[in-house]
Amino acid sequence: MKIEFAGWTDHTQLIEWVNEMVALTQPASVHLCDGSQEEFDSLCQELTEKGVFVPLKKRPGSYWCHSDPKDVARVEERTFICSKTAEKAGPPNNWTDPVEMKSKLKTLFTGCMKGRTCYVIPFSMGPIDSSLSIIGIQITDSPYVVVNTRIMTRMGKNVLQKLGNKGSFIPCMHSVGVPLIQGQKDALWPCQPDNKYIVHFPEERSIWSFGSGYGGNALLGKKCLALRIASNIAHDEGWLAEHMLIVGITNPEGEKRYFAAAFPSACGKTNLAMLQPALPGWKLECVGDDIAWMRLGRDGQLYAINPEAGFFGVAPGTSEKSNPNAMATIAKNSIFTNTALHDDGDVWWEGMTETPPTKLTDWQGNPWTPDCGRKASHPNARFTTPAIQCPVIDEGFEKIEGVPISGIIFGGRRPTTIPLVMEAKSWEQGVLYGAGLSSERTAAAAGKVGELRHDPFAMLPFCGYHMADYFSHWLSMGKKGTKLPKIYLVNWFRKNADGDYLWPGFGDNIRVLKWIFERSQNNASAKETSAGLLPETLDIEGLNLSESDLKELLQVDPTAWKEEMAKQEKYFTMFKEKFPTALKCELSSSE
Ligand code: SAT
Ligand code: MN
Repeated sequence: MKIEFAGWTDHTQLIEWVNEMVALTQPASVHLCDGSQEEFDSLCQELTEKGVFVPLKKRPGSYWCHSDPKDVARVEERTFICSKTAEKAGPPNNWTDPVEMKSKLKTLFTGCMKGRTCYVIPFSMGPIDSSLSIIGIQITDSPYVVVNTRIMTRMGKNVLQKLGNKGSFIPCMHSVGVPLIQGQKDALWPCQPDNKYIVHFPEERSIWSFGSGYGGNALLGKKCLALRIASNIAHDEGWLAEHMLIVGITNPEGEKRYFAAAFPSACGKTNLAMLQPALPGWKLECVGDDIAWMRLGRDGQLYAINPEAGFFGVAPGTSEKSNPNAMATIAKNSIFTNTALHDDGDVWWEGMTETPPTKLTDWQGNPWTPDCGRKASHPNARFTTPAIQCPVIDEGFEKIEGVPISGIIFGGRRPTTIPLVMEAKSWEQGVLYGAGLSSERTAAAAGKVGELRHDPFAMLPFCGYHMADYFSHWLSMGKKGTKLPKIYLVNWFRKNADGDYLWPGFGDNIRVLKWIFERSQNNASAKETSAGLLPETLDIEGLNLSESDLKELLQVDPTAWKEEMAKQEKYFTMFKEKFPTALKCELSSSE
């Protein structure tokens, strides 16, 4: 097949790679994406005609769809970091020899696009004109992936202009893995449920994904490029690619500061990224809800960009009460995957309203009523929505130099032990806060509910190299920056002896952010413990919180803390001699 690149690109290496991949996968046709609205509309139209998409009357430019029930989330056990040596990938990553894996992938990809259109998508992670951004080219046989990528990244012809004829790009190869033999009717959601491969080659800086059409498995700019591959680039170049939200907070006096925060899944990250402050006069604006790339500026401060252009948020639990800004964002131009469908032309999910509608189509396309005993939406149902539609999107979202970070926050879902907030006494202790992060398992993930899952820096499934080298990299950043942010540990989920939450959370979390904000200005007092610096008090004006509950929230129990350090030490033994000495020292001095 001869592909006509005229007017699209004259980048020789890109043209050669596309040709090589087309020869391998043997699609029926090739579509070079320009990223235009017309292209997006016509692909959505095509998906609608096929019955994959259902247009939503109540939300202009929006569609509902559902996936194969066996393709509903990222698959960590099928995710591989194929560095040259197993030692480089390190625990807890899955590793396979890269030569062996490449040959397996070549076999899987041979002829895998037969009967389908192969789309070539140029995209930029980060603002196109930013020197901090990274360009990717994704080849895929999924039109669903194309339209989602147009929302989640800056995609299209202007990316190719930036690339020129010599610029470097990350090749991202993707197929749902279901060739169509002549005359064969396509599945609504083609995939290979039991033969998925999400593979990263860190040295080659390439990604190959096979068999899944969903989320982070298929939208390769997101977790694969912006975290797993980018963490490798960041390690080599001396910056940080993190699983963090970024927010700008303005105090009543009009001073604005930016903060980045990492939380494991199911801790309300998107809610925090768009929080409506419960304290009068305080304002919060959103730069990003999932990923932050942070580099040291010439002034010694850390500057962050959000490499994404959209939000791929968990729908269930999102409501006018929990996240009114997200609800406003998804009012139009959004794609809903695995939520329920209402026949009035809208979507619904558990937690959206207190009373469910009387009749729905569930996430698997079956009739649903409130008494049927099944959930209407999948717990990992998602909305894909443009960030610029967020009512509180920050001007920093488009800033090519990024926003200066005044504080880094780590948090988890911890019923005991971890106080509402504390500040690390040093960068090293802050790195230990990140490394020691763990969170209670919730019903949404596999494993025993309530059990603690260690999730260092909330990067467990996303660090593209040896986690202990990643800890060392964080420590080394502490030596380079001259005006580094302070580091905090927060816990909105502390419970009392009766099992009730001690802290209201949501909009009231601004009270904690206020203390962090004022600490970063050197304007708030703190008391010192070995675990860290704790607020002497918090602004709880107007809150129905007893003094004794506040006291409990703001204290560290020495015995519980000692146990916590012991648990962390035990977890860290998997890193053997690679575990940094500086963190060992922090562990013993934190006790
Ligand atoms: O499906 S994604 O990996 O993009 C989202 C997530 O798991 O957090
Ligand atoms: Mn995430």
